[in-house]
Amino acid sequence: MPTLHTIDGSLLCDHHKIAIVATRFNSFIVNNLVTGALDCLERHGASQEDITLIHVPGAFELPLVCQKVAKSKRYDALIALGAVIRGATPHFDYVCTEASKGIAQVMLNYEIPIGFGLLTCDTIDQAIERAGSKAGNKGVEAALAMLETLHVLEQL
Ligand code: INI
Repeated sequence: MPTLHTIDGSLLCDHHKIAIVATRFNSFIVNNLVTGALDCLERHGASQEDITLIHVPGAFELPLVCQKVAKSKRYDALIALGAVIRGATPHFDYVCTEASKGIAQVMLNYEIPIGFGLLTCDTIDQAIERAGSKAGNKGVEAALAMLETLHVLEQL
């Protein structure tokens, strides 16, 4: 009987260079995502000198800076962290759409994993829930997804 060939990504962070790109906008939320991502990376083997934390003004700037980081070829993977919270105008929709589309485009264009830790929430409460309380910490989830994808790509 033929054996199934499977490819799985480990969650180890062994001497990989990781860039975290995080927004200053809604920093009271995003700082918790950053803390979660850093804690996760370190628990999975990363040392601080392998991690670079880059701040950008808001989610709209995430794609450009992620692209510049990817283009530099100095990093093996990225984590994009931010929080967009709906206001009274359609601004939310434009920022969310462009940020998520742009980050996905960088990932595909440069074949580099980007953990997607951009919260897109209707309320501040929803954002708090996802930044280290009731609904976990999306910074941790983004870091884990990035590590798994990185190790899958290395085997392809
Ligand atoms: N940027 C965010 O990261 N989150 C938001 O909730 C947000 N809202 O709601 O306006 C936001 N706007 C700023 C935007 O990302 C740009 O930084 C700004 O437009 C300057 O280019």
